Amino acid sequence: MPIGSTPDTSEFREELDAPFIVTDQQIAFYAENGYIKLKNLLSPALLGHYRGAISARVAELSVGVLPIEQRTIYGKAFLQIMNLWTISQEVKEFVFGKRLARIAAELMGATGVRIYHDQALYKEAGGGITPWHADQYYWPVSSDKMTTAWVPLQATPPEMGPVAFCEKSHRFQIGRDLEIGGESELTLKEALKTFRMEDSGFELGDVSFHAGWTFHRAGPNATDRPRAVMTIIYMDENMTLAAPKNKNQVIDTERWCPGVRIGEIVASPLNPVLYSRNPEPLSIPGVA
Ligand SMILES: O=C(O)CCC(=O)C(=O)O
Repeated sequence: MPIGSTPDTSEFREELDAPFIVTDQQIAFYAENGYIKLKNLLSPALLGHYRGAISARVAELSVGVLPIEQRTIYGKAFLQIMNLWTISQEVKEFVFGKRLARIAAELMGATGVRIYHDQALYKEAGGGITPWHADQYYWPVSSDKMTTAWVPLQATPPEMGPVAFCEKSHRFQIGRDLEIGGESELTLKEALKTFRMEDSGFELGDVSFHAGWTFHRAGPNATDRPRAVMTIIYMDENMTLAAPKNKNQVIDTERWCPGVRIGEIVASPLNPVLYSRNPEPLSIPGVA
């Protein structure tokens, strides 16, 4: 491709927006278990293409990170690069696809969704565990209508450290005040030991969705290849900002919901609606 030209991704754009029919059984499974894994959502060609774009940005933005053996337990889990949609038109195309956004809305029983933020999670070859945690601990929002799409960019067998879910744990109250790290891993491993864990691998094209309060972790990457994953965090399109309950929520408020006041809909320029079944309000020229 000549330098400076942009790739033609029209074939992928159609696929990224194509509706997927979520069944009542799938909605019920998600409500009951706090997560769902769906098969064949995106094609290998599409994932291969956007993997290239996402990996290039992750490589650029990870220059200078500490060697893995010098990092904390959490730091060893993955390279974590957030909101790539704001710096790459190609990644934005992927993240703003309506297919995953609509699934997220339907699983949560929302009329539509906004993006909270995206994050690339690259577990390096030899990378460590992702400690047990629940994401919603970090989020200053007024309801639990939050879900993360976890999109592996290659097949991810168990030895590569796929995300693993503790079934039905989204109703479990203990450990909700723990930030991710060594302590959360130890405490939650013990507290959740009677729950069933879904820790099988992902084939290319599989995507999981997990609720904000679902406890999850991942094993180490014992292969010699990076585990490339893109995630998109969606929230109910009518989500309002809540008063922060911990220091991490203060940071998240400033970083992901800039300018939004407590009680207002989280509709900052960083949180556009990605899918809504409500039609846009009609604007009639000259009528306020
Ligand atoms: O990718 C991982 O290792 C963990 C994923 C995770 O914590 C998340 O997507 O919320």
